[in-house]
Amino acid sequence: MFIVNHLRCEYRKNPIGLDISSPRISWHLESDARNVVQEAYQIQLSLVPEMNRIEWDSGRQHSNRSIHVELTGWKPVPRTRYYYRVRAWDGAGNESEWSEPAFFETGLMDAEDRWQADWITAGAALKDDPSCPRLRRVFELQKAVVRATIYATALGLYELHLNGARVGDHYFTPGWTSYDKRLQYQVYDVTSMLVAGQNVIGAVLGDGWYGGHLGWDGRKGLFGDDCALLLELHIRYEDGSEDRILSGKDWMASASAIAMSDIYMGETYDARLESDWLDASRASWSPAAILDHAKDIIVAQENVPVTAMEQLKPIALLTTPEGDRVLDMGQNMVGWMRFSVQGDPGQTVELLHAEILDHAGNFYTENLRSAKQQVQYTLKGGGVETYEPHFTFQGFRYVKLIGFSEPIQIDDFTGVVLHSNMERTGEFACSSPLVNQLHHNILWGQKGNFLDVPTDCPQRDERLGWTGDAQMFIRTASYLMNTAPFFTKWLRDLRADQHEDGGIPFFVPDANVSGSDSAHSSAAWGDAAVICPWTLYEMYGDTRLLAEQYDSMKQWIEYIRSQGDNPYLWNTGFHFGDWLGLDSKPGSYVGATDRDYVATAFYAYSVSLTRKAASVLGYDQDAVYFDQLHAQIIQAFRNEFVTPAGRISVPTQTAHVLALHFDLLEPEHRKRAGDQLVKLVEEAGNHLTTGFVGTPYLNPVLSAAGHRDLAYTLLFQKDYPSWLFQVTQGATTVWEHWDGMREDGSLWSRDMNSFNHYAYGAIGEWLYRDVAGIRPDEHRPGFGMVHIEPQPGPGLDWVKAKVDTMYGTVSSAWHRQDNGEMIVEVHIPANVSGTVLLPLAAKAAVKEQGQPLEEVTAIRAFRAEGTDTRVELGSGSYTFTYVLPKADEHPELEAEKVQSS
Ligand code: RAM
Repeated sequence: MFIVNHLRCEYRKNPIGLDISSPRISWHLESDARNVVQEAYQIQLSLVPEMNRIEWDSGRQHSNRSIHVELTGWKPVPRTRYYYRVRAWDGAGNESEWSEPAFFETGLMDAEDRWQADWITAGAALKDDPSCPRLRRVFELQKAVVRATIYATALGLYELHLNGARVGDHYFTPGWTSYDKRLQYQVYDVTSMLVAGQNVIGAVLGDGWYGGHLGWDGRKGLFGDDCALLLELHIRYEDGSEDRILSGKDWMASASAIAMSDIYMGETYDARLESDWLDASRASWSPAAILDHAKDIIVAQENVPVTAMEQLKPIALLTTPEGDRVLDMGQNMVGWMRFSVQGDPGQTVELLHAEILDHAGNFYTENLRSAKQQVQYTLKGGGVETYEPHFTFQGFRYVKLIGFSEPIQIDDFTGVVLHSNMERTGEFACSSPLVNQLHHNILWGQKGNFLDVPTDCPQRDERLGWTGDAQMFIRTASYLMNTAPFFTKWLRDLRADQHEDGGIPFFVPDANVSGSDSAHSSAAWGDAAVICPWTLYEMYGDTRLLAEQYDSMKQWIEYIRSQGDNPYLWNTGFHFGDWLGLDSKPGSYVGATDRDYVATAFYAYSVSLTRKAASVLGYDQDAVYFDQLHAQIIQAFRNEFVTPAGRISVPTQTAHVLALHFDLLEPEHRKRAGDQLVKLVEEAGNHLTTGFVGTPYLNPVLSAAGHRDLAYTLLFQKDYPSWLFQVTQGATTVWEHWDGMREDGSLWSRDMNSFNHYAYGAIGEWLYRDVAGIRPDEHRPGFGMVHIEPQPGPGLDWVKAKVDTMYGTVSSAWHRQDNGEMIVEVHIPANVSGTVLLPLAAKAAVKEQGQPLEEVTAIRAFRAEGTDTRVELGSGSYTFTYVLPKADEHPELEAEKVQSS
């Protein structure tokens, strides 16, 4: 077997609406042989799925490249669907069949006639009506249609209808971008929805992030207050002619049954006001008005769409001590409730949403602050009515039901989980149910907070694209799901919102949500500008994105360099520091680690990553510059914060974590710092005291410094503060505070207490990268080279993990047997090379499927590395077994190198 499959264009399966002049194609190779390397490939493009007329043919390209292969040397035509297929040759003389064809469809691109439609609003007649406006147009079709495509966007949010049916399965379109600079449009194939004769097209608009409440100070309409639609329906007939239905003054507007819809507040709906799209007679329609608004800021959809990803049924219907009827969804989730109800016309039912019940078991909403998360539905009567909201989402586990007639049937309620439709890539399971629950909670933190932008939390009056949180979690997120399109879009917003002097807003998109001009450029937050593109480069091999972001990265560095009067220390300005660290002063959110220490450490780190980016992109002079700058920062850091004998003068866990993780110390001082970190953890009773900045790196640093057992001890702590404390308290997502809810049931302050905050979920990376040991290699990014370095530790008997990479699935599993034997199973996909690190130097003790290593032909080489053996492999599945060494017995080093064929 040697096949090519899993065709993707710009990370996506059959995307429509790409405005990229040289799209990139990626594929997987599959083979049951070991050591498979692609020697050559061929790509063909066609306008027809049968592929019998070829538009463009790459010819046989001698190359092992199978990810991000740019289609160049051919010019895409706007609004055109291209089918493509791939075949490949391996080095052993095998030739694959052609893959099944996949397709991509171009959008409006830079066509001269793009956006002939006008922006339209509901106009003066609905000016003071707070309901969501509807816009509608009727048109006739006389001829047979072969293709019909809608291109649409909105100021606010839109939902399209064609002949009474909802168009597409996307929600929260056109997504949240920095609306004054960038606005996405979406493309829908509606060929099958048109009919001969009369057709009706319509849209409902909601305020969304554009015009609704945003931020914690109650402000609204930060981007604008007029919701508007821009739409083109392009119709191609059998006879080759074309028509366009454009948004314009021939559209009509009316109020809708959605009386109010707001991201934070919820939705109010009066079903008595419903009127059919097809029958205009029941509503009063007035002419739509034209709005003058920019069109040159419109870009094709870059992110994957938000869709309904899962449905949950309530696990219980409770009556609280206060007498409330409350559904328990069994999971802190983000999305909304769909429900069915029957009753009299005018009867109103209400749903309130909360993350937790308080100590007494009552419904608790104080931590939502001003976000109401309230859905109200007024019945039209006369049968079963089923409803779900349109332009709002809630973060909740519990739903308080008001006005429903008893007996309430659980079956009438469904939780619809909504988030950006990213491909799930990571799976992790181990012998500890509590750690599995932690992994589950991390995953649900991502589901809840990746709704078009990476947010800190999904429930209170915040839900903002906090840069620091995104930076902390991006690597874990990119193990769990394919985040590349999601972060590509967000990084473009970051670039768009970056200040002229290189400063980075606290959150992106920005729109001055905080109402303060100084809400920008905190260390570890602004560093998202550098850490995010570099992480995507490592995880997906995305050089194009790195090149796109490179100026933004450089500007951020330049911003820091120009602060204060010492260009190598960052000791000025406002910083969040080690946010929510447990060593903070009473009443403060800021951990004890000096803020200029954190700032200078991140400065050094970002410069080191920007230097790497410069080398990757071939900016050699820049690389030299950043190299020198880095050396100077490190020097200044040591002068300021490290004694000549190597003591770090800031005596916190986070300070030691950062110095080690960012490699800021003299090599001979590293051991001392590691030992000191151990001491600090021990002094805290084997607990962490770290906040947002230190926590993500704590366990990775302990593992790397040879203190794996302590990292495991921290993982397995069950009392406060620890990851498993919240798990044992019944958490189903990760909390903002280590003590969001205390053992005695009391709660952290009401003003900032999210139970769905992914930041501390950044430990997920350690589970994949260290415990299971699946690591990318920055020199062959996107897992073109993979290092599998499992780290068994006390408390776990087995671990099983996999990551679906750009090349295919990498997996790693280890299992400690009762007889003292360890089994390590790994899989490396075709066209990838790997190494496996096994904790023994005595090669004779390690066997692969019962054979001594040197007899396994697929093994290219192995060598001693410290007390370990590093085995170099080609693709394939391997099972290694060895007898575990007793604690302090180290076999003699036997450095050997076996040359493979
Ligand atoms: C709060 C949240 C958020 C954090 C900022 C600094 O709003 O905890 O996650 O990034 O503070």
